[in-house]
Order: sequence, then structure tokens, then C-alpha cells
Amino acid sequence: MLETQCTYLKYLDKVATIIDGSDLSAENLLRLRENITRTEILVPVIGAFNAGKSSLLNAFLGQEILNIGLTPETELATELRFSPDPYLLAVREDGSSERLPASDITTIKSRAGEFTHLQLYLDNPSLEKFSSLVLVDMPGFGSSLINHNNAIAYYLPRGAFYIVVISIEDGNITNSMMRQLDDLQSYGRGFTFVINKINLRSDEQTDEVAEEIDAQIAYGFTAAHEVVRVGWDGKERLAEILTALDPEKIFRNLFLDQLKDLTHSLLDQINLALMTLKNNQAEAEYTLHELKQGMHRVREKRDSLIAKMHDHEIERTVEHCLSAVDRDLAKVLDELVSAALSSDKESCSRIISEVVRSALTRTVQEQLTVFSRTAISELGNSLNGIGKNIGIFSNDKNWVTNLTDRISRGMQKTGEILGNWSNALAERNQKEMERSEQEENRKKDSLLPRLGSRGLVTALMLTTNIVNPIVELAIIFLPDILNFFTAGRQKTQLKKRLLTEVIPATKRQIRDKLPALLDEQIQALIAQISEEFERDLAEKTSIIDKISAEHTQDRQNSEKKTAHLNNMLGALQKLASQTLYKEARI
Ligand SMILES: Nc1nc2c(ncn2[C@@H]2O[C@H](COP(=O)(O)OP(=O)(O)O)[C@@H](O)[C@H]2O)c(=O)[nH]1
Ligand SMILES: [Mg+2]
Repeated sequence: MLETQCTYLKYLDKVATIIDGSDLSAENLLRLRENITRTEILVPVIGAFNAGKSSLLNAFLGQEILNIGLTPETELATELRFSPDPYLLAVREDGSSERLPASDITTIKSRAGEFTHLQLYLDNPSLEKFSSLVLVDMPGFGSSLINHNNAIAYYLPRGAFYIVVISIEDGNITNSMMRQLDDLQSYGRGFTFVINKINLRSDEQTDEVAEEIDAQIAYGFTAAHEVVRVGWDGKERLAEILTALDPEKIFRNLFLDQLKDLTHSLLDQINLALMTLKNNQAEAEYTLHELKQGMHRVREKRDSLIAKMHDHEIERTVEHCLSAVDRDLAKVLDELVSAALSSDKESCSRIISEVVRSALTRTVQEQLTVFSRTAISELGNSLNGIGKNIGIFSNDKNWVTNLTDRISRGMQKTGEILGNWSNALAERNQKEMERSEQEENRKKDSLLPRLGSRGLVTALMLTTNIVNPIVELAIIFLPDILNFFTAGRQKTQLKKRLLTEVIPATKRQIRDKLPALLDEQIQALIAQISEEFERDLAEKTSIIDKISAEHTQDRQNSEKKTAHLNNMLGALQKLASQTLYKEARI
């Protein structure tokens, strides 16, 4: 476990002790604690088949354990973790898994079809040294196998950082790889390039390839990306790349703001309790009335936002997506024609699915980000005026602004690393299956769709929920399209058929499927943002409720209570300044 992770968990435990037995809500604290415990930093190693990904990881491990030279059919994404007690966990689609001896990694390929991915736990010094990072040996890019694409689609948005392996034999970054990296760029992820197997070429030849790749990076990406040359020295080079990642910093960036926000929210709750003790019963009742009013307004706003999105935004977003798909497919028309003329029957549908994925990812991501910002600000605005002239709120006049900022920050942060997916997959799949069964039975009376994740759902997660099913669908139906090409094999004819039949058919699929998915996910997004506001109002209500009830019953006790709350306030402030604000300066 990372030092930062330990510090943060200890901090939360101390906070829990301070607020123990009080009227303060610990729900957010527990959620954050679980996120901090679970978050892993996933580092997928990606690249074409045969690029030498598995060999590079074997070099890093110092043992020939991962299979090399596999065919697409037998490849499974393999997560590498340290454990003094080695074993292999083979995970199935339904989330169940089979625990096997680690050595079974060499024979599991014959059962590849049964599993979605593997988790390999090894007693290995390199893994121990970088135990906060989870390297993933990924299947090769560019297969049209569905399970393959699913594995890649699962990991891509969840990786914190990518190592892109290119074999020197390939000479450059393929178009297909460039498109996939474009998606990673949409998710805001960093990556380092590795030119692998340089021992197969002379230094001059290696320089040439490196120059070509540098030029492609400069052309294709806005940010700079390192290019590392690797021959037989994979162990050292990979260790250098991982050291430079600075997981402590990644972790700090991810959680420090959330810890500060949690602390502020607890301090606010204590202040609210103190103010309630100072004020009279009538004022408490008036405040409760205002909070109830606020809750009502938030829910009304939520419903009107959902209706507005449904009526106006879905159709517009679908149109945006279709024009992006159109534009991007037109750009690769010549590539599609050559693919259709080549012997590789599948390459054409592969290119289409890559282009569709990339165009949809970008567009949906942009739109959802705009929608979530709108929802946060409009829900915040709906609370304006609530509690304005109430003494109880007099020490926190900007509470709505602060709350809105906090929700907005939480939204961004949760999307930054979703590494906890892989660890929790089995459990969550199980839960989601149970839930969807229940939902089926309850569909009629449940108004809003629910999402399985704890904490804030982000635009990033929603994008995956929308894009993956669409692309999966596209992959399933594209083989049919290949029949279009058997008739005429002339270039101009092919081009015409692509333009008049294949591209329109692809767009029809998107037009049919996208609106329902978007609608469902946008509803869930707004409902979750609204829930964050509602939770805050409910917390305030509960504190005032409890304190004022006790207060009326037992007036003598209120001095003692005030002293206790003041002690809590002091202890929490001191702890926060020692842990959170000290660290910020480093
Ligand atoms: N000469 C040479 N061959 C390599 C190197 N790395 C991998 N290979 C070979 O490339 C082939 C594919 O390697 P593999 O690691 O399975 O590639 P993956 O599909 O990307 O995982 C195997 O036959 C390896 O022996 C290297 O650094 N030098
Ligand atoms: Mg491999």
C-alpha cells in the first residue's frame, strides 16, 4: 500500500474517532474510506500482436511466466499483482472466478474462451517494488474478436497510464493504433511509447524508426510523449518508466481535495449543530421548513432537467455523433477500400468499429461533460435564497456555492482513475445482476434508472456505458457488410458501395440504438448529481432535528453539548492542518 494511502486511511480513522457518538453523518466518510482502500493504479501495456508486450513484462519480472507468441484467440488480459502466496484467478463473464495454481498460466490458454480476464499473483521482487501499480498484459490491438474488444474496452478508460509497445519491425505507429490512442487522449490519459526489439536492427535503422515515430506523435498528439528504446534491457527500462510515474503523487492528486471537502463538510455540520444550540425552537423549525423547501426545489429541478434533456438534448447529441462518425469515416475511405481489397476479410469492419468508437467517445464525452456542468449549476441555483435570512446559517452564507463547488470537484476526481474496477469486478457484476433482476420486477414503479457504482457517477463512466454497447453492436453486424464486397471488387465500385450502403447502414445502427442509451444514462447522471444535493440537505435536516429535540428536552445539558462540539471542532481542525494542509505544501 502507498504511503499516501496509509496516511489518508489513518486520517479518516482519526476523524471517525473524533466524530464517534455525535449526531454527525459518517456516510461520506465511509464511502471515501472505501474508495481510498480500493483504488489501484492500473497500467495497461498495449500494442499490436507480437509487439513483444508479454516478453517485455517477462523481462521486467525476471521470469518467463507470461505466454509469448499467442494468437488472438488464446489471449487474455492479465493483471499482475504481488502476493507472497502465488496464485492465478481466472474471472468469468458473470463475475465468478476460479482460483488456480500460478503455474496454470501456461496452460490456461486452452480455456481462454471461458474467461474474461486473469489476475496473476506472484511472489516477485519487481512486483513487490511497484506494488501500488497494477501492470496489465493486454491482448493485442486490432482484433475483431468480440471478447477481445470487450476486454480492451473495459480496460482502456480505467487505466491511469499506458505503456504503448511498438515492435521495431513495424517501423511506425499503425493507423489503427493511432485511432485507439486518440480515444485515450479523449479520456485524458498519459502514455509512454516503447520501441521494442531494437536488438533486431542496427543503431541507424533504430534512429530512423524513432524519428518516424517522433514525427507521428508530434502530428497526432497535443501533449508530448516519451519514446523509450528497448532491446534486451526491458527490465531496467520498464522499471525506469514506472518509477517516473510517481504513484504517491497520482494518489495525492486524486484524494487530497476530497479529504479536504469531507473535512469542511464535517466542520460545517458541527457549526450548524452549535448554531442550533444557540437558537430557539422557532428558528429551528423555520430552518427545517426552509430545508424541506430546498429539497422540494431540488427534486423539481431534477425532474425538469431530465424532461428538458429528453425533449431537446438527446436528438441534438445524436446528430452531433452522426456527423462526427460521417466525417471520420469519410477520412478513412481510401483505407477502407484497400482493406476491402485485401485478403484480411475482417480488417474493414475493424477499421469501421475503431472509427465509430473514437468518434462516439469524443462526442459523447464532450456532451456529457457539458450536461453534468449544467445540471450541477442549475441544481445549485435552485437552492438560491434558501436559508438566506436564517440565523442558523449566519456563519456560512455561501453554503450553496460551497456545496456546488464540492460536488463539481467530486465529479471530476472520480473520473480520474477508475482502477478499482478490476478488483471489485466480480463482486459488482454479481450485485448488478441481482439488481437488474430486481429492477426487471420493479420496473413499473421505479421512476429513475440506477447505476451500480458507489459515489459520483462521472461523464467518463457514462461514456463507456454508452459507447461500448454501440460499438459491440457495430462489430456484430459489420460482418454482414462484408458480403457487400463479394460482388464487385473494383475500386470505384467499392468506394461507391461504402458511401451509399456501408456508412449509411452504420449510421442507422447508431441512430436506432443511441437515443435510448443516452436517455437512460443522462437520467442517471442527473439523478446522481441531484442525490448529492439531497444528501447534504438531509444531513442538515437530521442535525437540526436531533439537536433541537434534545435541546428542548434537556436544557441543562446544552452547555455540556456545546463544549463537546467545540472540542470536536478544535480536534478536527488541528488534525486537518497537521495532515492535509501540511502535505499540500510538499
Ligand atoms: N529478437 C527479439 N524478439 C523478441 C523480443 N521481444 C519479443 N520477441 C519475440 O516476439 C514474439 C512475440 O512476443 P510476445 O511477447 O508474445 O508479443 P505480444 O503479442 O505483444 O505479447 C515472440 O516470438 C518473442 O520471442 C526482443 O526484444 N527481441
Ligand atoms: Mg502477449
